[in-house]
Amino acid sequence: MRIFWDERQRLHAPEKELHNGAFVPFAETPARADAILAALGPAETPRDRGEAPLLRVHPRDYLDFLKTAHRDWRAAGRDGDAAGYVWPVVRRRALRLERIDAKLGRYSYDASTPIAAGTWEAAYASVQSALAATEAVLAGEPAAFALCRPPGHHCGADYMGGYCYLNATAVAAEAVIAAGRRRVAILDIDYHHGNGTQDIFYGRGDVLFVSIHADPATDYPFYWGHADETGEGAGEGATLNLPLPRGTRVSEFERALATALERIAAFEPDVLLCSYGADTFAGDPISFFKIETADYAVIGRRIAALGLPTAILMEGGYAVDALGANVAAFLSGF
Ligand code: OKP
Ligand code: ZN
Repeated sequence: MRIFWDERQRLHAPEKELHNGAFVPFAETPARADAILAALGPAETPRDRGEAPLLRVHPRDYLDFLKTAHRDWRAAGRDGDAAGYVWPVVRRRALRLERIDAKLGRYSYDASTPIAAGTWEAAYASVQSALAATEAVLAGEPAAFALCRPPGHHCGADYMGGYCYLNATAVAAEAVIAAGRRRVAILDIDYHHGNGTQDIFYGRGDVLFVSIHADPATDYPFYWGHADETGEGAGEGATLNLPLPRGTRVSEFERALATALERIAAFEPDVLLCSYGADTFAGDPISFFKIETADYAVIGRRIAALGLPTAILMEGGYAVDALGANVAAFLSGF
C-alpha cells in the first residue's frame, strides 16, 4: 500500500496541554509518527498541492490566523505555545479582533490545542499527505494511507480543537467532489467523535458521515456525537453516530461496524475516506475501549470488504509503544 508522510509534519511539537486541571506533556507527539513509520517502512513525500484545496473547507481568515498566531503570541511577549483562555460562547458576533488572546478564543473551542512555532507548517503538510493518498485512490489504487499528524477530525471550518488544526479528511472529501466524483462516505473510527468533520458536512447530502466512538456523555468532545444528531436540511440522514460505552470490546465494536458499513454500502459512495484512530486500543493512555492489536486486522478486513476505493487518514492513538503494530495490523486488513 502507498504511504504518504511529509517530514515537515514533525515541526508541530507543543510542550504541554491542560489535562484534568494540570499541565501535562502534550500527548500528540512527533514520536507517534516515528512509531508508525518504523512499523510500516518508507513513506512517500506528497507533492505540494497548494492552499486551494484547503480553501474549499477553511475560510481565508482562519488560515491567516493559524499562520500568524505563534508569531503574534511571541510579539505579545509570551513564551512557549500560544493557547487561548477566553471563549465567546455567549452572543458571539463578528468583531474585528486584534489581540492574540481574543483570536485564540474565537478560532478554537477547547484548551487542548496549543499552537507552537511549527504548527501551521506541520498541519499544512499533514493535509498534503491526505490529498496525496486521496489522489492515489482516485487514480485507481484500491487503498492508500496518509500518516496525518497533527490529526484533523475535531477541527471545523473555522475553529481548531482536540489536537486538530486543519481537517484533512474534510479537505480530502472536497477534493474527491472537485475531481468530479458524486458521493463520498467518511467512516470515522477514532475513539473520539469527529465533531469537526460532522459539523463541516452536517448540511450536505453528498457527503455521508458515519462515526463509531465513545459516548460523548462520558468522553470528549461531550457536546457532539450523540445518536440523535442525524444531519440537517439536504444533509438530513447523512450523519450517523454510533456511540459506544467505555469498556467496549471488539465484539460490540464489530456490531456497530456492521451497522456503519451497511449504511455506507447503501449510500453507494464513489470513494470511502476512513478517519482511523488507534486510540480505541486497550492500552491507550487517554481512552477506554478494549480493542487489541490483532483485532485491527479484522476491522480493516471488514472495511476493505466493502470493495470501495479507500483512503485511510490517521487520526489519534497515544499508546506509542503499540502504535506501529496497531496501524500495521489495521492496514494489513486491506
Ligand atoms: C484527539 B483525537 C485529555 C483531554 C482530552 C483532547 C483529546 C483529543 C483527541 N488530555 N484532550 O481524536 O485522538
Ligand atoms: Zn481520538
